[in-house]
Amino acid sequence: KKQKPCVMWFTGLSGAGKSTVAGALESRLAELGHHTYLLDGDNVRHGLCRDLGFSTEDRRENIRRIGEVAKLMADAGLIVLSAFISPHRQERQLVRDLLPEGEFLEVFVDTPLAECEKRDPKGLYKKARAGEIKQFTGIDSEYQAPDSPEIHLPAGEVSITELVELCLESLKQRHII
Ligand code: GGZ
Repeated sequence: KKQKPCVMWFTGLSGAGKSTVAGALESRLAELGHHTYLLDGDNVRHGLCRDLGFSTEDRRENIRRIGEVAKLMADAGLIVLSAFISPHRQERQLVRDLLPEGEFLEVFVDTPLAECEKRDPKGLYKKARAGEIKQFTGIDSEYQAPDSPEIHLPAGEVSITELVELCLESLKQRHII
C-alpha cells in the first residue's frame, strides 16, 4: 500500500493517553495495509534507554536517541509513531530538525493535568504528590505544551475512536496515506 514515511510525535502528560491513541492508530493503519512502528516506553525505556532516568539531562538524551531511531525508521519508509512525554519544546524541535520538511508531525495529546491526575492509572501522581517520586512531570517537573502542533487532540473530552479518526484525517489531508 502506498504511503509517505513520517514520524508522528505524540507528546503530553503521563496518563494523557499517548500510548493508547498511538496504539489504536497503529492497529487501524495496519488494517489499512500500512507499515508502521510504535516506539513507546515499553520498548525503549527497558532497552535502548535503560541507563536513563528522569532528570532534565536524561530526558533530553532519551528524546534525542528516540529521534535518531525514528529518523532511521522513516528512512526505511515506515510511518513511525512515537509516544513519550517529551516535555521540552527544545528537544521536540531538535527531532523536528533531524527530519526532512513535512515528515515530523507533532501530535499534542491535550489532556488537562487534573484529568490525568484523576485517571492516575498507575498511581504515579499519588506517589508524586506524596513526594515518593521526585521530578514528576506536571507536579514538580515542567511540561511545555506545543505552540503549534500539526495535530491537536482534545483527549480529555473525546473517545479514543474519534481521536484515531482525527489522526487518520490529518494523514490523508497531508497525502501520507
Ligand atoms: C514522568 C515518569 C517519571 C517522572 C516514571 N516523570 O504514565 P507512564 O509512567 O507509563 O509514563 C511515564 C513514563 C515517562 O517516560 P518518557 O520516556 O515518556 O518520559 S520523557 O519523555 O520525559 O523522557 C510514567 C513513568 O515513565 N515515569 N517517573 N519522574 N514520568
